[in-house]
Amino acid sequence: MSKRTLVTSALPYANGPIHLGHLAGAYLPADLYTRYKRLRGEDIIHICGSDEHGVPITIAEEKKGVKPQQIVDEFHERNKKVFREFGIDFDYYGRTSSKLHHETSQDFFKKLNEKGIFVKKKEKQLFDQEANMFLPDRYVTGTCPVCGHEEAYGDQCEKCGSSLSPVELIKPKSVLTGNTPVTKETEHWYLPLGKLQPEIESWIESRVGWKANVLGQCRSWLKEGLNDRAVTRDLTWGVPVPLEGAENKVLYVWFDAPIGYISATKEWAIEKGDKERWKTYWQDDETSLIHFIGKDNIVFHCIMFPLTLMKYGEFVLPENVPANEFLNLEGRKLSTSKGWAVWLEDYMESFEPDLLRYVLGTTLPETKDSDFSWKDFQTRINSELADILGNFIFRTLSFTDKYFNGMVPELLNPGEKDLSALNEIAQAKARISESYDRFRFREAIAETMNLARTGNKYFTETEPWKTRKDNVEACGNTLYVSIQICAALSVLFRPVLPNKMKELATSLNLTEELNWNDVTTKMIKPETDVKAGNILFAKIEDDVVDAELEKLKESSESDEIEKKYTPLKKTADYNNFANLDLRVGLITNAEDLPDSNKLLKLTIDLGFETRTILAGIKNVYSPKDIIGRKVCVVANLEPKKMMGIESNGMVLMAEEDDGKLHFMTTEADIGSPVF
Ligand code: B3M
Ligand code: ZN
Repeated sequence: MSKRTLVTSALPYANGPIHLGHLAGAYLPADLYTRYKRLRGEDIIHICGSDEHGVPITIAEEKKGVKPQQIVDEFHERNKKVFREFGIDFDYYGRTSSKLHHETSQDFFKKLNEKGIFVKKKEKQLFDQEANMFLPDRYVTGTCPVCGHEEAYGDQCEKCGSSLSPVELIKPKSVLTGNTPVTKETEHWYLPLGKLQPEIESWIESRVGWKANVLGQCRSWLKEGLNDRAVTRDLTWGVPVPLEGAENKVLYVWFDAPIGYISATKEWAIEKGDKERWKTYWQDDETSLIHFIGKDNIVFHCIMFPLTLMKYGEFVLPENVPANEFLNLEGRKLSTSKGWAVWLEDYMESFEPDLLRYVLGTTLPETKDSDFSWKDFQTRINSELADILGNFIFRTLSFTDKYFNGMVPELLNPGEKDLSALNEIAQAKARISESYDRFRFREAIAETMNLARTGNKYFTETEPWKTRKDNVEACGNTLYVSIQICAALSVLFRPVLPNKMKELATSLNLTEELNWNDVTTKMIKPETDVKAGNILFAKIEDDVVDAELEKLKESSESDEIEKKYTPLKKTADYNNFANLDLRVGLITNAEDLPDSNKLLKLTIDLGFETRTILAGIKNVYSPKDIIGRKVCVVANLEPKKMMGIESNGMVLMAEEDDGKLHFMTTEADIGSPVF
């Protein structure tokens, strides 16, 4: 066994809130594992943080006008907070915008570059002439060359899971302007996965205890043959490439994000007052490094990142990557853009964290996709947490309170039933431990609930309500044994139900925090005072889950409305508006730009001067039809160069649902201000 464990869970993008799919994929299993190991007294830390780079964040800027920094600041804090409230017990929650992270990932890049690992390639990439930028990753969509899905992204097809490069897309379209991009040459640093394939292949094949779904995905990638992957991008948001001549380039988000695990561990060590301590977790062979992720992140954690670590040298490699499949919701694929999701912040407003920890824990998509439904949530709470676990604890404690004055009786001349129930404690503990060790959390939780089930059954079969009248010794034994099982459960269920089991431990007068090794058949001494305790798990009524279902439907319907009507932008202060100078202008000339799919070159008379303005209206108007129209113009906009021509202002247009554009026309005199 390794001396220590370093658990990481995927760094969520800080561009949106956390939902149940995230929890089921990575965070809950990682937390269960960490809490279990910690209870065993092992040295383990759990590291996570916000992934603040990447195209999804900057696209929000281009589309909604919100600055990336504003987005990541908001979601970093919100996500960190809700994880804490839900009991995901990170030792450190970092962020990839931190200075130390920039330095650490730049150091990785430099070192690999100095070692001659990267290959520099000049290649043609997609370029949007109107937006004047390259279109990496999710800046472009098009038809997947593998499965024909029409909305594949430039980096990945979400339908068939293929990893793509933008130039492979059939009929590519810029996400920014809708234009068909052109290709333009640019230079990037590549991790030559093709050449390195044998190394990673033999490493993967030497792994033991990996889940079949993870190995299966790796093998299918390898079978197809790995393509070299660029680790730099022509973007401005991200970690700058630390080389001269690479201005305006940043590290590919999937190069820097996993390094975020390392930088966050460094920050954790600093916080702990022992700056070098991160090294024992990352550079000592006796660490086992475990990455908890969802299946869409497998290639990065099983191929790209291990290779990066191998080539850097000095670092431990992942011992296991127990990736989960996807969680569906009410039988449908979870989709944040369609409003089909349950947000953790919303959940926390109505329910206690332990309930969802249990229900999700029993439905984790460990080997295949699984489904969360509100009905199932209700059933599991009512018929398992309340009827089995809660009921067993309640009847044991209230019986002791009522008939034994709250004092634990002695075990005297136990019978076969008593001994076999006691014996179950050790057996259950062994089974639960084995399941946790093998990353089978559903099984671990089911086995834990089985111990409560055994206790409950034992209580019923030994009928203490009868024996209390004619065989007090037997009645005392029932309570003694039941109390020991309750005590065992207060530890064995703690990874899943940390808050509820704390309450139980208090009722049992277990003042010290016991751990896994303390789970025996003699956890509570006779004559200990125990409290009657409260009902730990209240049942959930139908109307409560019906309301949740209704909420879900509403949010997906309101999303339809949002999709039909572009969401309103944030309130603008008056000055912002007043600073715009809008004028009436006359289109005196219009020319086609043969190189652009969208733009027409307009000459506009504003009365006091004549302007050249490029407008993206080619697919709605032909030049000859618009000469002579009076339109509304933003007259004090910064000039912008597109296709080599300077555009001086903007023509206001109304855009319909289907993308159709109309001029804002007026009868007013040329040059009149509009407000
Ligand atoms: N932010 C992607 C995701 O949330 C990514 C994970 C990074 S882990 C280093 O799927
Ligand atoms: Zn596809």
